[in-house]
Amino acid sequence: MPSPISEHTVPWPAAEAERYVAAGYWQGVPLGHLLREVADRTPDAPALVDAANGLRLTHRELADRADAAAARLLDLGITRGDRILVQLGNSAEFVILALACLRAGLVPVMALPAHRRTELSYLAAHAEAVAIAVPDRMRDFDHQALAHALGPDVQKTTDADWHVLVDGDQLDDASVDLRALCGPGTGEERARMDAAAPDSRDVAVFLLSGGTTGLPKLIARTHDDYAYNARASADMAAVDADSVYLVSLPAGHNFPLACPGILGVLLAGGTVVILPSPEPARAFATIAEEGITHTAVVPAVAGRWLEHAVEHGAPAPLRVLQVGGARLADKLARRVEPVLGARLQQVFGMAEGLLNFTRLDDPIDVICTTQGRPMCPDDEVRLVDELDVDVAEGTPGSLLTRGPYTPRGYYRAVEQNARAFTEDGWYRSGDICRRTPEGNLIVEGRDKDMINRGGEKISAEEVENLVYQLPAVSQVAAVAMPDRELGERVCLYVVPRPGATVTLDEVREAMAAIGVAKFKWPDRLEVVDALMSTKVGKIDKKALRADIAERLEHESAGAN
Ligand code: OOB
Repeated sequence: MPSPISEHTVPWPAAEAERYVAAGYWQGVPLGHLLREVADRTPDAPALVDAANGLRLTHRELADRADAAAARLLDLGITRGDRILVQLGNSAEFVILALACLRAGLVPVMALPAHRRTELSYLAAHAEAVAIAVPDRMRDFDHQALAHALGPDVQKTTDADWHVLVDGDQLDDASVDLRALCGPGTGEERARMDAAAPDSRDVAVFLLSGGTTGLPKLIARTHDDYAYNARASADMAAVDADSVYLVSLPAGHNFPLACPGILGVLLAGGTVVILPSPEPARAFATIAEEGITHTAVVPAVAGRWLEHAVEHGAPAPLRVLQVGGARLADKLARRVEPVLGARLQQVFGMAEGLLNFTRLDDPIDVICTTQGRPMCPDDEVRLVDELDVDVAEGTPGSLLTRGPYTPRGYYRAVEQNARAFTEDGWYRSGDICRRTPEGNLIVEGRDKDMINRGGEKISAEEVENLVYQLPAVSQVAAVAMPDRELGERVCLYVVPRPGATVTLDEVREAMAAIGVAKFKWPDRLEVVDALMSTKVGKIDKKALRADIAERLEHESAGAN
């Protein structure tokens, strides 16, 4: 049977927990219960619109469906504390299933639609999941078949039944129909779910870490901390019962899920409209039709939206455009308000917790040139040098943080925790930031080995480990290369074994064969005789990044 979650989590120290309760951040009420209370207060207000199929639910209908779905999950034999791998596209089923889990204390593990066999089998085993929720097919990929194929491997770790929940109309006999599971109930499930409520200190969801190590890490967010995360984010963005929020980024990401995202908007009594992707023409039409007031995008999407708006005009209702996940260029930031007619809010956040926002009423220079400041008065932020000594005010340092919604360690990761957290519980974000005299943070770089490809985080070490599986590879280094559209892309430097050759296509084919999310595939490959190294003999990533930037510079100069 799966092991209890609490065996592998790192709780906040008791004194801190008490402080967070006393300050009102932790309310002692599980998230599903808070959402049910909203539905009781404003039952007939619109809660959810699935733009792909036209489904519309009020707050009461959504809460009832979540309770019915939760009851059906329990009837399958899935019980409180069990983990469910969630790999759904943006759909009403995603929302209903997530709320059902929160109600019954089942714990969703937020995978991404782009994940493939390598990521899913690892996540399922690591979380000891007993179920997976997938679309039948998406972008020509048979998610259902893969989900079934994972079963035997996962069962080796859990010994439990493996349930495959499928969103679609092409179901295998062995699959559970997720659409039916998320359909209307009898209305009698509510009392059962009120009784099944988890403890507010329990884990509510597992988020995926952006990743700097060989394997992805899981971030255990509790009901208390994640409810605060969503509620306080809603305040930051001035989200209330009249707000209509568009989800177009992958919904399992922390940003569209809870900053304020789906959970923050529903808790405020507002409406969530969900779209499969941020493709500009469709997104703009939806913003106009549904009266979208708020949405969240990554800088790469903001760029595409700006281009589209210049040609076709901006959709009128949008009031707040949140941009985060990667550094937004100041130049792009300055165009948001004039071109889109919406207030820009920069969000510098992390699934590990800490959220920084520019405030809606900040001076325009602050909004366009900084990534804001912490959301909570009890967020602690330090900027330090290599020896963990605080840097002088105004100089760049590596960001460490603690606070009421920043957990003290990854799930089941004793070794990584020793590196990613200090002994007194500070999380090492790996971001190099500078603080302005007004207290706003500017992200200037990072000291973690990660590639930020249009907001999707890629661990260089994870990519390198995959490439080392190719027999022709002697040495490899993955580094970020600058890209106009996505900010960064993945560049590989490879030293082949004597007499062997390695090409970009071969590496990409190998990654396809073992089943790796496409956003991690290299975009470019440089074959070299040796990798540049530092004085102490480590691979010099900084020099490699400079090298590829220079090569690109030459090429574009040559092309012009
Ligand atoms: C968000 O979360 P993650 O966990 O995918 O990635 C976190 C990392 C940060 O440590 C930082 O390196 C980078 O993404 N980042 C930014 C940024 N926002 C995130 N770097 C520069 N400027 C920004 N505005 O990406 C995330 C989570 C919640 C809300 C927003 C973003």
